[in-house]
Amino acid sequence: MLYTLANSSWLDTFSPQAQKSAIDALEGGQVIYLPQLAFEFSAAEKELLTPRILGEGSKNISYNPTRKTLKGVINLEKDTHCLKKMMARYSSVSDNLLNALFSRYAGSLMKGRTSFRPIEIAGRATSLLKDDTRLHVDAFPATPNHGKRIIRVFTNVNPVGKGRIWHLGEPFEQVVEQFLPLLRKPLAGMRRLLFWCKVTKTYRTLYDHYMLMLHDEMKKDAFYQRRVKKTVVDFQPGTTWIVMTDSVSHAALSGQFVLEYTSYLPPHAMANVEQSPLFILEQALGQKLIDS
Ligand SMILES: O=C(O)CCC(=O)C(=O)O
Ligand SMILES: [Fe+2]
Repeated sequence: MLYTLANSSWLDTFSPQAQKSAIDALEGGQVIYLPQLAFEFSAAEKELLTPRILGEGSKNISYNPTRKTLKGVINLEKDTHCLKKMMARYSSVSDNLLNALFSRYAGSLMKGRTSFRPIEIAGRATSLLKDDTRLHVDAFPATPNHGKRIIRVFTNVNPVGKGRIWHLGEPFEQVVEQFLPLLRKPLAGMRRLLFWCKVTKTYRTLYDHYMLMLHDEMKKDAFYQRRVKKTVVDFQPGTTWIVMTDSVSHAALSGQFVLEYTSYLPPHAMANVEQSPLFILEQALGQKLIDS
């Protein structure tokens, strides 16, 4: 479940052998766990460790590295500047780490957003489909990703010793086997309509359709959530972990203050492409899933 690395610096380099083992672990559905890799805050940045910096209705703050903009933040001139610098730094060190640890992905990794999550997850009011305390694989209704892998880096930055408690569920192949009978075809014309009405940012491919169904059906099935074999992991403050959240069944049960960086990878850049959700779903459904 966990593949542990003892590194304590974001700037470390890794031998070819260390990289190969880490890639096999990551693509094989393990969580790369760095229990000594902390993300340090300056004194000024420590002031940001409060849910009060959230804008109304937001549950986290997101940083767009291309536009260098923040979303979800309350409009405090000084804090916004400090927060943006901190999140840009996390985005940059996470990207460095991924490129150093998985150098075979270099040139293929695409920078996504960084989020800062200052709300306690346990007991947070949310809709069933947005409830990340239930096991799920990641798929997003508005942002199709056309088969690209989702690689996420997380660091627990809780200042008072509170762990981030996760569940890890069964391997992706088993999730697919379990939910295959429920994966219905999309309605004719629906995905074009969603794009046309700007419900989705880009066209929702069949891959995105089935991944979203998998995400939703997992969360909706209370019986599955109860009985499926799961492991509890306690990610303590000062630890970092890397996981392909589109294939690893996961849930976040409790914890407050985490930083998260998202990166995307085309499946053809993987060492073992047959472990991609795209390949596994195409095999299971007996058809190509990236249509146009
Ligand atoms: O906030 C967390 O710890 C993880 C939530 C989650 O499911 C995700 O970010 O994919
Ligand atoms: Fe998730």
